[in-house]
Formats: sequence, structure tokens, C-alpha cells
Amino acid sequence: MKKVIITGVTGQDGSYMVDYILNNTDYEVYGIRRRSSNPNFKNIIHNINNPRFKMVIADLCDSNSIDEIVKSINPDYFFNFAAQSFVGSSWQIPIQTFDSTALGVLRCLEAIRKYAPKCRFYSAGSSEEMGDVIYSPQDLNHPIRPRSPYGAAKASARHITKVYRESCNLFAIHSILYNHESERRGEEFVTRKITMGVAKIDYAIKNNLPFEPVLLGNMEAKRDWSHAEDFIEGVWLMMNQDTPKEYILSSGETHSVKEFVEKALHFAGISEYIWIGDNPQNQELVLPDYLILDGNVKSKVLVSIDKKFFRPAEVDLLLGDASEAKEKLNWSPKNSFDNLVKRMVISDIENYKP
Ligand code: NDP
Ligand code: GDR
Repeated sequence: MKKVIITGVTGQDGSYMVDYILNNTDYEVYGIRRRSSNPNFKNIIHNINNPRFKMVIADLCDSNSIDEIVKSINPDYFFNFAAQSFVGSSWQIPIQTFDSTALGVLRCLEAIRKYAPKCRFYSAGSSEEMGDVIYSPQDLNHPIRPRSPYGAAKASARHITKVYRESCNLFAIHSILYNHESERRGEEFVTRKITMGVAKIDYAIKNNLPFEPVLLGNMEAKRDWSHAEDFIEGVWLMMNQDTPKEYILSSGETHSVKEFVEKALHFAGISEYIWIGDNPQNQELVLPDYLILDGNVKSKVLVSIDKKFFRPAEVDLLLGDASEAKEKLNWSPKNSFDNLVKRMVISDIENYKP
């Protein structure tokens, strides 16, 4: 039976990759999680009792742990989805970000080179490597122009993966993934923050309760958003080509954070609102009428700006060209932008607990 190592299984993509492999193959899956004070198995709990799924503790910042696992398991595939993945925090913890996100990839490559050179290795790269883009849509030839410690770390990971592929003859891929979201998305990322905020407002309005606005940063930023499940399928296709080659996965559409907000409200049935202020630093989204609650509490602001969510340097626009993946891998995403937002909003409304 083939053996697969997946890092980042408590996160979004790693957990979907576990589902994909357990559902589509008879392989044995070893999910790497790092040690934490409290279990965070929400995304993976449904697989815990599957006899083909085993969780092992290791850390991308600890070479010995990665070496030991690769040596003892001797995997056929190694999917690296672990990283310090939040761009915003990468200015606060730049060294930890570089250690896990760039050096972590080197540690995986070294372990594979030494103990399992036939193993196929995948590491998740990012559109943040393109950063301050100079043309759209971006393809694989777009120069690397990161705008954050996170983007720079991913760019380093891309270079070192190429070096190991070419000089050590490893099947090693670092593909460029544009933003992808889901019902399992971390709560700090803007899409999930919006859909959870909308679910809270929806509950308050339906129950005649006051509510606080969703506080956001730069709502003018534009991103190319897809559903994570679609990307997992693309990654699997990449890992099963005859020869290792990198691809871009993206939806080919770009939408602003503001548009995401409006779409999320739409799927919660909130359609009458007004944007106030044309300065991106102080816009507000308000209901046309005050809601008079309990006689004196007034709630009307749905979304408001908080400067603390702006970044020291922003990536203003991302739009990926995935035509090569469509042509050569026969990959096609199944979820539209509308479907992505709808799934996230409905899931958060259904699961909302006051
Ligand atoms: P998540 O933040 O949801 O998951 C990251 C995972 O990495 C978590 O399981 C986390 O563990 C784990 N992790 C973090 N640091 C370490 C470490 N030092 N050792 C071991 N595990 C660690 O990210 P996503 O699933 O969204 O993204 C997956 C990968 O794809 C990441 O590399 C990300 O940078 C990249 N990517 C993501 C995109 C997106 O839009 N989602 C787009 C482009 C690239 P814990 O739960 O303990 O924190
Ligand atoms: P991003 O995702 O930085 O693109 O990285 P995020 O959802 O954090 O930000 C997207 C855009 O929204 C703007 N924004 C806010 N962002 C957050 N988190 N919170 C806010 O309140 C807020 N208000 C506005 C941001 O400034 C930004 O422009 C994601 C991650 O998954 C990376 O790991 C991955 O590599 C890239 O996508 C591609």
C-alpha cells in the first residue's frame, strides 16, 4: 500500500487533501501536526478513526522530527501544506515565518533527498510571491516581487524546490496557488471573517438584537478567490504527471474585498444598505434605517474600517492565469465566486452559536 505524508492537516488545505486521498485511493495517510497546548482537530476530526489515517507529531522548524518521519515511513508522496500562512502576522513574526515557510521546505527536501529520494514532493506556493504585480493576469513568467516577509519566504521556497528538482533529480513541485477559501478557512482571513460576521449580524437581525459592525482594513484590495476543494484536485493532478512541472491554480477572476462583503450580505438576504464615505480609510456600510432595539439601542453599521487591519505594504491586485493547468492537467474548477461565497455564508449561518 502506498504511503502519503501530509503536513498542515489541522489547517484548511491539509485537511481537504486528507479527505481527497482517503476517498479516492487506498493509500495510507500520515498527517503531520505540530504539538499544541490544546487540540485543534476541528478540520480533521471526521477522519480520526479511519484506520488508514494516522496523526504524527513533527514541526517544520525541527529538522530532526522531519528526518525521523521520512526515514521511518519512507513515503511515496509528501504534500507540504504547513506554513505560517497569515500574511498580516508575517511582519510581527518574520523570523518564525521564514523558518517555517522557507527553511521548513528545505528541511523537507533534505529529508527526502537523504531517506526517500523516490518520493514525490509538493509544496504550496503563493500568488503573494508575485506581490506588487506589473501585469495581469499573472503567469509563471511574472517576476517575483513580494511585499511581505511571507511572500519573500514563499519565493525562497520556490527557488530551493527548483534547485533540488534540478540538482538532486527529485520529483519536487512548488506551484503557485492564488487565494482559496472554504467553510474550513481560518477565521482571521478576510473571507471567513466576513462570512462569520455576516452570520452574526443575520442572527441579530432575525432575533431583534443589537449587533457590532464587522471591522475590516483595506476593502479596495482585489483577490482571485477560489474554493479550496477545487485546488486540492489540481494539486493531485500535478503530483501524478509523468515529469515534475509547476502550474498556477486560480479562478481567473478578481474581486475586491468590498464585493465579497456585498455578495456575502446578498446570500444572507440583506440587500438594502448604503456605502457612506468615498475615502477608503473611512468607509462604512450602513442599513438605510436605524434599527431601534429595546427602545434605545441603535444598530445600523454593518461594516466599518479599523486602521489596525491595514498592512505595512499591500498587494493591491491579484489575478492568475491558470490556462496551462486547464490545458495540460485537464483541470477545471467546479465552484464559481458566487458559489464559494454562498457555501461559506450558509455554513456560517447554520453553525452560528450566539
Ligand atoms: P492554514 O493556515 O489553514 O494551515 C496551515 C497549517 O500549517 C496548520 O495546520 C498549521 O498548524 C500548520 N503549521 C504551521 N506552522 C507549522 C510548523 N512549524 N510545523 C508544522 N505545522 C505547522 O493554511 P491553508 O491550509 O490555507 O494553506 C495551506 C498552504 O498553502 C500554506 O502553506 C499556505 O501558505 C499556502 N497557500 C494558501 C493559500 C490560500 O489561499 N489558502 C494560497 C496560497 C498558498 P496549526 O493548526 O497548529 O496552526
Ligand atoms: P491574503 O489573505 O493576504 O491575500 O493571503 P487575507 O484574507 O488575509 O487578505 C486578503 C485581502 O483582504 C484585505 N483585508 C483584510 N484581511 C484580513 N485578513 N483581515 C481584514 O480585516 C481585512 N480587511 C481587508 C487584506 O489587506 C488583503 O488585501 C492569503 C493567505 O491564504 C496566504 O497564505 C496565501 O498565500 C495568499 O492568500 C494567496
